[in-house]
Amino acid sequence: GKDDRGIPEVLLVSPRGAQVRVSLHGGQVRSWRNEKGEELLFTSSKAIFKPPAAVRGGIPICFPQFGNRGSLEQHGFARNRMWVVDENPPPIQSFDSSCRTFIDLLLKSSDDDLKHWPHSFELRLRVLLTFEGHLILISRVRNVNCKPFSFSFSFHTYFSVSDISEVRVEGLETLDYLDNLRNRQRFTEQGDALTFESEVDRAYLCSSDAVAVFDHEKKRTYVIKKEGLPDVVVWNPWDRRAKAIPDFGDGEYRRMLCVDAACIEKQIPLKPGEEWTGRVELSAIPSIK
Ligand code: TA6
Repeated sequence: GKDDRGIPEVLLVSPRGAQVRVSLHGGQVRSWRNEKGEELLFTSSKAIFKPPAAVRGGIPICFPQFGNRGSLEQHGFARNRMWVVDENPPPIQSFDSSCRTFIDLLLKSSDDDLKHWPHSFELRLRVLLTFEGHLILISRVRNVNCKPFSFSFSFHTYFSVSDISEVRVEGLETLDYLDNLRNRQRFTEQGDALTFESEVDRAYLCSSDAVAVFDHEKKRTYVIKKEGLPDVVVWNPWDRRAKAIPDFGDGEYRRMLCVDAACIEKQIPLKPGEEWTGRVELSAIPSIK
């Protein structure tokens, strides 16, 4: 199918009716719905649907750079490029075999990208929807060059929440983080859970493999399970900063929270011919707390 911009997108539907939509623009997941049809990802009402800019919401992919930590455009170029569908994807791994519903998208270096980032790569994104409606994203980066390179990666995930003041994040206690609001200085998390009452823009380092976002009002918990992605970005712009972002509606900061499975602090090195895999599994379950 095509989205409202006329850009091809792929719709995956689980046997029980959960759905995920992924756009060929940016390899960006644009929507993820549970079997009740509830949208689980935030998209701004002010989102700009004009490539090459990524749409504000869903799950843009940050590659090969995160933020402005390098010479490339903010968050790298992958989210701004057109990807292609791999019609002959490699077979599914046994631990994913309950997922029959998947699609592989590919991005390769363009001549233009090679001018700014002179490393030939192949980036594969596998999007799977499990029987239970969990969303699994598997990214594979292969070095198809004759020299080593290194990169950062993030699944910049905009979760939809009912009210940010009622949200709690667990799984980041006692971790060190780099605070983007304080020159990326390093601090240690002191609280026993993360709550929100002002702008937050942090990269938690070397987290455990599971993080949970409790949305009390909606009585829903998002669980983020990850492999190969040691860091976790937590971002909410709050009111003042959101006003400065053109494609972010006033007051919308209350209804979103970005929690990314990422690899930021230490770049991932790849020798020629080598491949790296990162994996994240997102689920939305009725709250137990
Ligand atoms: O840490 C998350 C972050 O890098 C923030 O600094 C904020 O700018 C956000 O991502 C969104 O970035 P974007 O380029 O999509 O506006």
